[in-house]
Amino acid sequence: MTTQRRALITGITGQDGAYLARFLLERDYEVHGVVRRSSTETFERIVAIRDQIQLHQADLLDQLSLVRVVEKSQPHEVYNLAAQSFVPTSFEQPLLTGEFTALGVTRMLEAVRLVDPAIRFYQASSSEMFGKVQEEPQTERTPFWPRSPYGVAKAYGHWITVNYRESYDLFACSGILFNHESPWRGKEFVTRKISDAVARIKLSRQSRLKLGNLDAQRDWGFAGDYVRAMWLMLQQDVPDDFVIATGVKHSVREFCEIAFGHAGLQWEDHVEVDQALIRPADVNTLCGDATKAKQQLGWEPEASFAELVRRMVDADLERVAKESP
Ligand code: NDP
Ligand code: GDR
Repeated sequence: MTTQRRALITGITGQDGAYLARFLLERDYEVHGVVRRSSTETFERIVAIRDQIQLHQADLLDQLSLVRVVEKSQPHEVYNLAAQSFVPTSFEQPLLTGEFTALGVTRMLEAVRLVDPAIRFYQASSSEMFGKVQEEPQTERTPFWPRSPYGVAKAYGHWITVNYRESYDLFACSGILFNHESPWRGKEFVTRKISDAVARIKLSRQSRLKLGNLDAQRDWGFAGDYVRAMWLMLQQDVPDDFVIATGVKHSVREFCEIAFGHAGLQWEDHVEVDQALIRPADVNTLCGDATKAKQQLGWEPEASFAELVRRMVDADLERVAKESP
């Protein structure tokens, strides 16, 4: 008889946590999630699966709370997705970003090492670590040059994960994921900000959309495809690090063209550039090479860029239409 696998997800209320929890439930996992105390619950993305998962209160800032949650849930796999994940906020709150996004990783690794070093650990690393890119496309061997306190914090999180693997023989993997989006993306990120605005403009709830750098290029994929890669990493015989990307890049301007066009609108009629949204230092272009993931994990993205944009616009049109004007 096989025992049911248990997984603990930090950041379960976020975009990726919500997709990963469903992915693991479909594979018959017992799913535990870390949530932080708040005066208003932020469970929108997991409300439909609330009865099927077990939530525990803990915080990346509080070491003991993390140890307790690992003790209580006894996971076989830990997915460390929690972070302060919004790049502009990292310029406003660099110290807090370092505490959550950098030191938070060490706290989770320490909790795993103390409670049960056999637990398999996934760290949510980011293409933002490549920042001012040193080569194109970026692979697992491309040197990092982060361009924001967020990117710097993620580079720390990446290296501490590698270090705990090498020092303590933990099964610890770092997934270097490029931007991935969905209808559950937070509304402050550019893709969802655009799809939400398209829906609101189409339904006459808004007329203008202010954006920053329209020339920025990203390698955008679908979040549902990317959580599959996280899981695959923890099912291998040896722990390793993988770039997860589509290998195709598009600009913010192109995203606008397709999103507005899908709703029968001209983006130039509605979009204006607001200098206040330009970052102190931006990442101008990112494009990943996921050959290693394809060869070793058998991972490939399924959704195309245009499909992703249309899916996000359709979901927002449906949602905004239900809201009272
Ligand atoms: P979200 O911003 O949607 O979710 C972040 C999650 O972290 C939320 O559940 C949030 O909880 C939780 N969290 C934040 N601070 C703390 C804390 N101090 N203690 C406990 N939990 C906390 O991010 P995504 O789902 O998009 O991304 C998941 C991870 O992957 C992040 O680490 C992100 O940096 C990384 N990443 C994301 C990429 C992407 O394109 N989406 C690409 C590469 C990496 P709450 O609901 O309470 O705010
Ligand atoms: P990013 O995502 O910084 O790549 O980090 P975001 O969607 O915020 O920005 C992408 C690019 O779009 C440009 N941009 C704007 N961005 C926002 N948010 N709002 C705007 O109005 C706007 N106008 C132009 C930005 O300058 C940038 O170049 C995301 C996060 O999910 C990170 O947590 C993750 O690690 C990386 O992706 C990979």
